[in-house]
Amino acid sequence: MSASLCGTWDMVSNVNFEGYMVALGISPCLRKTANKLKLKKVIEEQGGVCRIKTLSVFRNYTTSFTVGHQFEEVTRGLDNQCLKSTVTWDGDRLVCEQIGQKKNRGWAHWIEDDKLHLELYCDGQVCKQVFKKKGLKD
Ligand code: YOG
Repeated sequence: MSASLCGTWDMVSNVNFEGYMVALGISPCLRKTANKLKLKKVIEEQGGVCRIKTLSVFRNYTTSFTVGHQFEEVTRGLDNQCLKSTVTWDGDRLVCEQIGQKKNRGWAHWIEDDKLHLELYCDGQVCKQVFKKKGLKD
């Protein structure tokens, strides 16, 4: 895990979260709640294991993995699916492929202008989220 992704990050923008959630089959009621959330990412690495926590006032979601090793990901509290996920580096992007019932599902994280960027994709929909380091201005 590149040191630069590690830390606590606060969401500053969230584009097409709605489209991504529709593609995941999330109910309208849950989407309405989720769309109002300001998400936080806590990214840590210890002994070769990376942990990404997505935190909100409504629900939290944590995934832990070793880069390059496929793992079973259960998206409990999200769309509740069992996935075969693999995280790898593609240049300076940390990329996750999530094999399951949905086509073309995954995400990518990278740093740009001191911000943490995230693309979440599923079945042709792309959600783009940007986070700033906690405590830092714009
Ligand atoms: O992150 O895969 O950083 O795991 C995406 C939510 C909303 C619940 C969050 C709870 C997808 C209702 C995780 C939101 C929408 C909506 C806070 C994104 C599903 C259900 C948990 C993600 C990766 C990359 C690491």
